[in-house]
Amino acid sequence: MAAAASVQPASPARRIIACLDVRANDTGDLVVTKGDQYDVREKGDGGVRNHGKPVALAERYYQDGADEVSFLNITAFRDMVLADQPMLEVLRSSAQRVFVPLTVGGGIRSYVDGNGQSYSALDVADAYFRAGADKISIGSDAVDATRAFYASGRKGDGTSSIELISTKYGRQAVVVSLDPRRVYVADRGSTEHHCVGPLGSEKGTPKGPNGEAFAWYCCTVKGGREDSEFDVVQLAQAVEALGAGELLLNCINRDGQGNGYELELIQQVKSACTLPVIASSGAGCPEHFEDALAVGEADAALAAGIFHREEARVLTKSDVRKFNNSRGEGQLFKVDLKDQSGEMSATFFGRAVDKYYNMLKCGQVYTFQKGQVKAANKRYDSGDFVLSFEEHADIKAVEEDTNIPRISYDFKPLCDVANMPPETSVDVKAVVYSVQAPFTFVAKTSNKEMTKREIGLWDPSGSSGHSTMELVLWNERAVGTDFEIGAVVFLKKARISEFNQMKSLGSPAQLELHSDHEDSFLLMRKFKDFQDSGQQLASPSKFSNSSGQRKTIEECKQEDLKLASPGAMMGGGEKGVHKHTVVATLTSMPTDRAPYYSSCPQQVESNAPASRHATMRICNKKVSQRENGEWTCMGGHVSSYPEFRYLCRLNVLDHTDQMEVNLYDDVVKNLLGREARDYMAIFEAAHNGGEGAQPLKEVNQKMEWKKCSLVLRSSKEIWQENERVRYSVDSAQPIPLEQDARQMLGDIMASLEA
Ligand code: 1PR
Repeated sequence: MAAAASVQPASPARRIIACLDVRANDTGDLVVTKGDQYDVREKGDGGVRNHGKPVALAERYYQDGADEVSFLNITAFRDMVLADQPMLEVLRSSAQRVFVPLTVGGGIRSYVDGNGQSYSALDVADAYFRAGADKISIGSDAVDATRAFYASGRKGDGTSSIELISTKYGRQAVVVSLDPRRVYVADRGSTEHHCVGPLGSEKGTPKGPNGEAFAWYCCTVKGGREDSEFDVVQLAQAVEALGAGELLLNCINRDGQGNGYELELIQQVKSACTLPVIASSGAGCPEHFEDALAVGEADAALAAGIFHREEARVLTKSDVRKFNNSRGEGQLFKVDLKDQSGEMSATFFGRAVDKYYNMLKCGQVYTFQKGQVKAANKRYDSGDFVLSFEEHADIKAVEEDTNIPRISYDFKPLCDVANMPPETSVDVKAVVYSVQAPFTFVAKTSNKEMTKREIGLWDPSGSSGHSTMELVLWNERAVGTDFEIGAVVFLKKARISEFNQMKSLGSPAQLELHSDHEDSFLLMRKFKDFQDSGQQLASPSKFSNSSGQRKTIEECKQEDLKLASPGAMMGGGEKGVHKHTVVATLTSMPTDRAPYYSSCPQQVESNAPASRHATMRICNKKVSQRENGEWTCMGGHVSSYPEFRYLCRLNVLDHTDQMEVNLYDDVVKNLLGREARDYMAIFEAAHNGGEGAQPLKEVNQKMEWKKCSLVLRSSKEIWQENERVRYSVDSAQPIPLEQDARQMLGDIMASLEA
């Protein structure tokens, strides 16, 4: 992808040079511009493209790691350059802030000003060197010098700009800039010029419009406006003999196209002379630099447009990973970015993780600045280069830019996913039908705290007209996304796992909630129809959940006799919390007290370990109304209106016993399919008498007397000076009768065989 950063030098010989094409815009200000095949005017209004101020950009590219910075004053051929004080000022200011070699080009030639005063090319170069340049770059004048060189039998006369400047400042200070354009020919014999070809290979230059398989490169002057009689080989050999130290090899056909360097051109010039060659024109992604350096064998690669463009879409975002190395503990996360020119990975380290993990959302467009392009670490990265962002990175969300390609998916229906082998990665589009609250525990193997969350996915595929599958999310992903039942989720590269012959999805490279996407409406409508049909869903894995065996209520209670007392030291295998899975029937909703409470909607700082990176959370404490109408919670927060959350105590029973359980907001919302706020309105209407009782009855029927697979947590508490066991429901999934019957039949068969 295009990046606002530059490649870190792999070695001094493989430099990356940021180039700023500078010219006055139509109001006379000096701006950095960038052309398409040397045309710097916008397609629409014809104004000069403006990428920003020269000094600020030069400084940014230097900070981003550019090995050198070049300023090319692209309209200087028609100016009296020594009268161009703004350009000299740009050099002076840059020299104070940019501490890598500065090259300046444009207008380095002899000329006579309006008063008849003559200036030599050396006078011009002197002024540039005094202003802070380390090298000067000669374009049009090098073509004139080449002409004189061949005219005098391949000899210089000591008066050309190249000779004068290299004699005074040394060869290394003289760059010759070539502006060649392709001239196609059918075969080598049809021209006297040095040809490349046959063309048309992969990554190479395409054949000509009439199928011509060969081309030579014609050197132009005055920014491509006029052709010369020389090809690049002739020019390179002449300027080498005259004393040039380096060649800046542009290609008008490739300039600003972002489709790679002209590799045949670079190879041709490299083999025609011994001068170092700076490949230029066409860089669109990091691989292009690699091609120029490795395939073209250039000594350095220069680019302009790629450094000015910095908008990209976030395609995927990983979880945060903690690591330990010799410098101590660290953290990182990775994203895949995409812009018009391609894709690239980026890694965020240290404080940049805290700063940007929550901000960056998959699918959104941002500007990325102050990163560094580094060689990829093959163990962890794909591609040759990766962007790296530390604390000083500067990233901003921008409005949707439809020019930046969206993420592309290859969706597979869930019924097909169920038949794919484990470890396969798939793209899935499905509706969320169940949402488990995030659950934090300490992993036995690593002794680290982990947070897990299971989301039930539904789609209308398969012979029964619908399929389901569980999506398992971990840590930041588990707490960082607000899932709502009925929302449509797009998963990119979700990995298929299998446990107890049950498939599930996990670790998606990208997860997008996409309910407002046009593709989602049909899916949401089908899900609504399915809900209205009264069919029930069960999350497939809930029959064999994480705690293993399904137990009866009696078995749970027996086991819970061994629970540690509150505050007691634990020993002899005692635990403070037990986890159970039971299949039980939910009895009636309480009607004497509201199964919800008014809660504090204020944002507070999160100190929960599971939400290390979600720095804020909703308070959710109970609130009561004061006389002035405001609401306050125990935490002292004051709000104008409360939020409402379910909090419900009810009896559940199976054939062995019954118990009272607590159900919280996510679980009840899941069962009733509506928010507590909506339920409150129905509940209050029912308690105001009249006809309100019937709607409440209908809503409650969605969960009353439903057989469910319940994941329970039990712990002891003191209640009115007595010890009792408290049961909280982590998840409740209704069991379709048919599925339950099959399960029971399986159990019976298993016990008969035992
Ligand atoms: O002829 O000595 O006055 O020098 C003029 C200088 O200005 C030359 O070096 C010439 O290359 C340059 N120049 C003149 N006109 C233009 C133009 O764009 N209209 N730009 C121009 C040269 C080419 C590269 C460009 C690369 C990379 N621009 O400098 O930066 O092609 O671009 P990319 O990112 O698209 O790959 P004189």
